[in-house]
Amino acid sequence: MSRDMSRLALRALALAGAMLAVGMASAETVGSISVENAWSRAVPSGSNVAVGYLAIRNDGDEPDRLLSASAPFAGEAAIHQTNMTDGMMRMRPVPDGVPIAAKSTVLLEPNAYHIMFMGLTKPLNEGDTVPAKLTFERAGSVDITLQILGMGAQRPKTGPQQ
Ligand SMILES: [Cu+2]
Repeated sequence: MSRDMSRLALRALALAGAMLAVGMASAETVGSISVENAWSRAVPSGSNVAVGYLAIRNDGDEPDRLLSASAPFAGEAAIHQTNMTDGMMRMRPVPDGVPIAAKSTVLLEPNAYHIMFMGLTKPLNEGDTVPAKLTFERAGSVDITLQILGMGAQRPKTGPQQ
């Protein structure tokens, strides 16, 4: 490869990385609440359940609470929490929602809080983006966009969750 060619290739790589970083760092804001790095995994054919993860930042002086979620690609969405109980990973619905203390960030991430999407009405493929809506007790509702990562993804490659 000539020197010019390799320099061009490097520049293209850097640009792709920057675009990816911008894509993953997108934040959707309502009131004092910002939702960042929303993502889910590609779903294998035959499964109709997906899991959503994201970071919720509360810049306000008052606590808030994530009450519910919904998405046009799922018949139902519920907030779940995964815990280790008697040596087994179990998840259960969170009827009171997820508290978001003032001036704090709460991560919905693997093996913790997450959003369970059930009754998927369309396949989720790696590279897709899909819309969803979150409703907070104080801030109200915000439309978010989930990036669909690969089936084995554990977290986004960039952003505050890393
Ligand atoms: Cu779950």
